[in-house]
Amino acid sequence: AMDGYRGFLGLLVSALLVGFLSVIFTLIWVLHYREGLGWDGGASEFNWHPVLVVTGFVFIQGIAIIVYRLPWTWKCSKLLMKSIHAGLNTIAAILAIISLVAAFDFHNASHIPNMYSLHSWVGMIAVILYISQLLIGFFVFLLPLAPPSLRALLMPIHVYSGLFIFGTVIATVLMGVTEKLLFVLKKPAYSTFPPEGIFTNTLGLLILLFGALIFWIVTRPQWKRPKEPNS
Ligand code: ASC
Repeated sequence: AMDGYRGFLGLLVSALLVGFLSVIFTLIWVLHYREGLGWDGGASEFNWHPVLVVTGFVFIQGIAIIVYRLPWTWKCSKLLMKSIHAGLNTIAAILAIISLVAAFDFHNASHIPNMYSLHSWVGMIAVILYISQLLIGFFVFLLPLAPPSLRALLMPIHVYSGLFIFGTVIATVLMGVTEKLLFVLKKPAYSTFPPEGIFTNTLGLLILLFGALIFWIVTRPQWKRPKEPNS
């Protein structure tokens, strides 16, 4: 048991480090290589889009997925853990929505069309599914309204949907990074291996690794919260 615990801690610390580093890399990207952060309809407003997506939709959502796996919370009440899970996902949803406002606002101010790219289609689907998942989770699993039979019916779908949405968000981020680099890296071109291209490709790899670690942690049967009778 102690062995499994140490393995868990090692992977948890790795995931937290890689997730935190992803946020730092995103900040370095927009602050050092790009135009910084602002809210004026220009490129610096758009730059909130990657920062808020990686912070909320990737890092905070990833933590929300594994909160039930933290062994020292297994004595906490299920309601408290559900509230933390729902609270983190709510924060992530709010940051994701603000990140969309930043992207649309920038497009509209600069007369760039909205919603033409695959990145935008898949990303919009992810946000809509995420908000739906949040609302269903709130009314079915958090509030004491739904009968146990409905909870039992929807729980496997909730688990599947949550991981599907998380994976979709990571795929969307990789598309977003790729299209941004192809848009902005002209002189010197992306194809000539400029520092910003290499740095931001590395950010993409970090986000993929974060997803791999969260997916591994959450799919280990031995690290699941012991199920108490009547919950
Ligand atoms: C809940 C909860 C669970 C599931 C279970 C249905 O709300 O805490 O563990 O639903 O009761 O499978």
